[in-house]
Amino acid sequence: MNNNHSFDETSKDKQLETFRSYEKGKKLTTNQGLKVAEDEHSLKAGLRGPTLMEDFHFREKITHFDHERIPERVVHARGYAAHGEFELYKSMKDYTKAAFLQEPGSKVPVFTRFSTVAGSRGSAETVRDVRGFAVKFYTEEGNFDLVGNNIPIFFIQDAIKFPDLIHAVKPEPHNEMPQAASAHDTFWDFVANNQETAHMIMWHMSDRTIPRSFRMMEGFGVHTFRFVNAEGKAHFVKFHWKPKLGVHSLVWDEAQKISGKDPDFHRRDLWESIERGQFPEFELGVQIIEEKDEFMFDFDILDATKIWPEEVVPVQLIGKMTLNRNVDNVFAETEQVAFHPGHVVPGIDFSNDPLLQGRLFSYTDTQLIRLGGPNFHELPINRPVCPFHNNQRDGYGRQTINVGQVSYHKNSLADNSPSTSTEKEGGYVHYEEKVDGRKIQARSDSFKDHFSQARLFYNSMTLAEKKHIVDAFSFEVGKVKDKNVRQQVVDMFVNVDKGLATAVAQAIGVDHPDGEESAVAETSPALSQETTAKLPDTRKVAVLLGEQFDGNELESIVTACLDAGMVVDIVSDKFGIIHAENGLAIEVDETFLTVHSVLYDAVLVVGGEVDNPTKFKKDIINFVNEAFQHYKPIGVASTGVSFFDASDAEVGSGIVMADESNNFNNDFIAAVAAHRHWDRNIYG
Ligand code: HDE
Repeated sequence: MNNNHSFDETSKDKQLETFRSYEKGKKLTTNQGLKVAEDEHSLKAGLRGPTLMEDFHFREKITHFDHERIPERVVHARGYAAHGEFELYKSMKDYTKAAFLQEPGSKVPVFTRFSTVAGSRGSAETVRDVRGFAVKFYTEEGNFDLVGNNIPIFFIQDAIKFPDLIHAVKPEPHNEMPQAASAHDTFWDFVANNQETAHMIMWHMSDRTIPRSFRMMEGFGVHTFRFVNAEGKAHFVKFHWKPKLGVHSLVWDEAQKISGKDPDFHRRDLWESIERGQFPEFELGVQIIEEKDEFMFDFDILDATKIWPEEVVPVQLIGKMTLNRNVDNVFAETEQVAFHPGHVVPGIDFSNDPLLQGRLFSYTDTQLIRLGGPNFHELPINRPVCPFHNNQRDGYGRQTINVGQVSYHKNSLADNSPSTSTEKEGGYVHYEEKVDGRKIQARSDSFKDHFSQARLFYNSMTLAEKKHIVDAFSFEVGKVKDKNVRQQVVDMFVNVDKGLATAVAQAIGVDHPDGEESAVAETSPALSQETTAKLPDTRKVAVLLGEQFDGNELESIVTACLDAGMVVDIVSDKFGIIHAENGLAIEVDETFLTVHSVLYDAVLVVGGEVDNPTKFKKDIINFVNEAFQHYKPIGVASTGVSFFDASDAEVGSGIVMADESNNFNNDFIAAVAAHRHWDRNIYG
């Protein structure tokens, strides 16, 4: 196969090209290459007679079909991926010898898969859940996988508890409900009885778990890793991905409605952005701690339920990932890709984080069942772009034809090849950490503070973000049937914040908690989404339009939106061409039947004439009311005022009226860039 070692950011694409099959214009054949004459009718004994076993084409076609499915991932089953490249800004030579982190400007190919955790492969995408953020770097020294999430910490501290956590969050086994949701008894029973979950639950109840887009999420390596430089000196490191478009979320009511209107909302958004050439970009950040400072902090750096606050350990941005190509085939690439946090390159090593240590076992193990044997590294998407040779042989689906007599080490018949490499030659040498201890099944005391950082997170939220957290708890725990579990949850979260726990207790009908909240008073401003980048780029606007609109006004605002990088859909009562009073003709992209307010970032009300004005008005009012309820920007063209006035929306934050604005286009675009307008009273 293609093991030629010529390396650049297109090398993975070139390698994949050798596996692509282009069917257009080709003759239909069996898998044995035999040309097929008949593909509509099976071979029968007589026109109305029984089908004959002899029909090998029929048997092959049906048999292959019968075996098309493979087991879905036990977690992160629902995912979507894209190809791209990673470019280094800044040499990390002082910290790591990893080849792809040496030369500023150097590029490597990447493949990135985003996912939800709990739902099955066909579940809706805007559910409340953690998102996976897994990146495979195809480097000249082998594949490096950064298998992260969009939340910087995790639910548990030791991998031995992972099956318990996942059993608790997955649909309950007796009735297999609910799908892709944590709002049920077993999950919250697990939370209340495993209080190391406290910090993660605060993130889980925040807006982070209902992202607006995969393109607007942060990513985190979560664990502490090690960078090791050419002199053998190590530093602790945490990895971050920062989206250029900022970190933005949906609101819960909207997220639930999108699940019905477009269960593919996130993959469609990623696919369409890449097809449009609006390539998602994420900057890679690192936080670095010297080995000698390991014990300087009031948290244990091996504890995956803790962040390193960015104000304490700054994030240095060292490069940028751009996702610039959609897959050719979702099964071959997205489904068959096999990530593993243990896929590292020289200069990147592990810490003793007990969650990470367990993951190092789990990922290969799970691929063996999911991908059917030990040769999944030969699948095109998983192949490194550098050569690979060893004495591993055989197994289901083996593709490589290893030539020669020898498949063992050491040997003389093949001059002891394939031969090992010295460290200087690029051989991976594990960091020589001194380890000294008794065998013990216990956790360090330094892992036992479960509430300080949970409180730090809550302290760092704006009022709107805090309210969303209270509402999320009230919804989720409100879905719990067992009153005792509800009470336990409230009693647990009083340790974080008494106001929060009391508000939830009130909403879900349990006793007010009487414990003490954490004394932590600090905040970490980096944790709030309010301080994130706010840009109009790629935001989707629905323009609600009928015949005889003001052509000049519309042309001006639509041009301004497109110039600002926004995406504009013309929505009307039916498909076809509609005309302005000045003769301008415009094609309808969607109708009130095919789309819905929740699928857009903003609405522009223009109005006009249609066959059924009463229905048209109602459709526009519904659109506007929903957008208003979801704190979205609403622009009102001069012809749209009567429609707006008939809705429940009120003039105020994020409402831009053409008649009252001196610079309507700019004001509307600024309102869109702001994302949501939380200081709006949606209850009138
Ligand atoms: Fe995973 N995880 N995980 N996980 N994980 C899997 O591997 C596991 C954890 C993450 O797009 C599985 O190939 C254990 C943390 C992502 O293909 C499995 C533990 C983080 C993906 C597995 C964890 C992750 C997975 C299922 C506790 C963030 C999807 C299918 C020790 C840093 C990758 C598979 C993709 C997938 C095990 C915890 C991220 C079973 C045992 C913490 C993004 O091997």
